[in-house]
Amino acid sequence: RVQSLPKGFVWGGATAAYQVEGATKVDGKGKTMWDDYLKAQGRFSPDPASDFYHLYPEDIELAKLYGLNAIRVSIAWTRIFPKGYGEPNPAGVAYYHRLFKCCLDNGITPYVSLHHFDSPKTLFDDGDWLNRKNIDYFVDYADFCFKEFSEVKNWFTINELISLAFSQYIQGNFPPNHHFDVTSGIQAQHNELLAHARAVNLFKEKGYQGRIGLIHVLQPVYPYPDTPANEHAAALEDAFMNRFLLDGTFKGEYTPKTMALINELLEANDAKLKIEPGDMDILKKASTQNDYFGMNYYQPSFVAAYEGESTNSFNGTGEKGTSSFKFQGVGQHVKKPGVPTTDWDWNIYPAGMYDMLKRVAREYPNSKTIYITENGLGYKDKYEGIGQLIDDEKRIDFIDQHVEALLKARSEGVDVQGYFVWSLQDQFSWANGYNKRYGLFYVNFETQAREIKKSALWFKELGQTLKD
Ligand code: BGP
Repeated sequence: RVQSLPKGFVWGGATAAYQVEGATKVDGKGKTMWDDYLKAQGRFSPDPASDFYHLYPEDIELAKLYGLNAIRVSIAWTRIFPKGYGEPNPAGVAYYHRLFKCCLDNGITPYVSLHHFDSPKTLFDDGDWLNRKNIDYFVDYADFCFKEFSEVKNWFTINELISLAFSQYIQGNFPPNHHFDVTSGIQAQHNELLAHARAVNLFKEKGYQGRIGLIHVLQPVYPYPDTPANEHAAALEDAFMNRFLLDGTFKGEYTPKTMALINELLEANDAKLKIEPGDMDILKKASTQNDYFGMNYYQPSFVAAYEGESTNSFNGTGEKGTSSFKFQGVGQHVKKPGVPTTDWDWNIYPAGMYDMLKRVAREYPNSKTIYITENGLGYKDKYEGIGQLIDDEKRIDFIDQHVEALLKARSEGVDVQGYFVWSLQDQFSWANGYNKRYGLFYVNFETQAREIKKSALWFKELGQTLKD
């Protein structure tokens, strides 16, 4: 197991507003795209989640006690602007000042995202990222936050642009639940990139202090078995899931090779991407201005060529073996023998993190310093009673193997300076609810009591090496 962390390493835990805060109806908060949707679906409620809105002092105290020096949080856009625009809501603004102060008072550096899957309902109803007007509203909201929250020095614009686009328009497990609506899937990616780039350009133009970047989840795509046809399928999926966004972010252009793959995929699905005049100049300008890059990594996919029609089944219950994914003109997901999977069918493959770190450093030098901003294991942890330690050795193995992969890439020259485990405490999982736990700290969702997991002890021990 990993014995020590490099000096100055950022050792953190990640959260997202809607997944931890609860309190969705208090202090003037506006609705997100999730509130009515989850209610109608009737599977689980985002209230009170981990009640972080009230219990943040306890969670930050735990973070400090267990050796963390950083936390990822996101600002809920609808606490600041309940409708997405208009007059700011003082109670929401005050809440985030209290939260950031609590972090800083405890020596926990906040890394703050402006958008983590929680578009305001009003803007969502108006087309969400597909409506270019909403990009203007996002930039106004970002500007307000940069100015108001000057105590924050580490910003991320948007979390996982692809996950939102993919889950909303391809996989269909996020509202508005479109399946294989490829036109929307690619357009949302481009428009989110524009929103990010405009926020970065504004941050720099106005001379705000601190660092700014964005977060991509990178999912390496490997052909299996390794044949020329499967290799091509893997390249197509990679273009849609990784390459298009990485190019747009760090090259400020979609390279001819990338566009050849994307166009092949669009044609196979009768889909279109619209790039308006001036868009690429905005991306170009931002591409060298990111100060750092947040990389989330969970799993790779293994892909074989596929000629049939698109179909998929999403495993949102933790019943192993119930997921499938077949994308017309792209490829189908296959199991690679010997690669373990979680109950939600996610491949466990630390080498994928190493491969992606190396690739980003090699192909996208404008990414500069990299932080792993999410990585972790969804697991049905077993509650042992009040005050009883929870045994999550599997999670320790998972994190340990990934930190090892990170350190290996680092030893080969990749500038990776931190690791945030997903997640700090157990929280609400968008399409899976409450039995898919990731936390270092167990949350009893009935009582909101926190219990310690073995992984927290392990995290603390390793965090200790930063102090030596
Ligand atoms: C990332 C998101 C998180 C989180 C995590 C785990 O994509 O940024 O918000 O939820 O994945 O995913 P899930 O909750 O679906 O298991």
